[in-house]
Amino acid sequence: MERTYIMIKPDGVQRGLIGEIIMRFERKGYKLIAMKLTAPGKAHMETHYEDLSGKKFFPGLIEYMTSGPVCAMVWEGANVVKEGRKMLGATMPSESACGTIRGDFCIEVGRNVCHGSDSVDSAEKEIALWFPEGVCAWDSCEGKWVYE
Ligand code: RTP
Repeated sequence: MERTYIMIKPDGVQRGLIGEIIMRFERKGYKLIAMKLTAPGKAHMETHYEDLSGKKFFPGLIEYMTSGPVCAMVWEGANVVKEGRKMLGATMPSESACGTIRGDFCIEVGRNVCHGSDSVDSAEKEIALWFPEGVCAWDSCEGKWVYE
């Protein structure tokens, strides 16, 4: 089964959106296999976003992402990387469709509530970065009610 790294950013945590976001992934049928509330600091966040280090908005992004705790999660399921990004919505809230998390809960790109891995490769790297202790693989009794 595919895995993705989903993170509720500091604004999402402060605004009380953890439950809402978890609910959407659970209702879809995905399985939560790791979760923690953590505030890891600048170096860790710079590593997470290292692909964007040359961007003008990078310092502001790191300041925002280290301004409070984040909720780090790993979700498992068929096509969860691509489907998870769809559920989050476009990066720019002005372009995110209604019904997506960003489309429903945010206005500005610099406060866009959540992160989701953009490929299976990135997911693997991000899961290793955020959960070096490993994830909790558990048997779910509802698998046969979600998959044929
Ligand atoms: P994320 O990594 O957070 O899931 O976002 P993403 O893949 O949809 O978008 P990406 O291009 O990787 O950008 C990462 C985060 O940087 C902030 N951003 N600010 N001011 C700007 O123009 C700008 N562009 C991007 C957003 O918080 C974005 O999610």
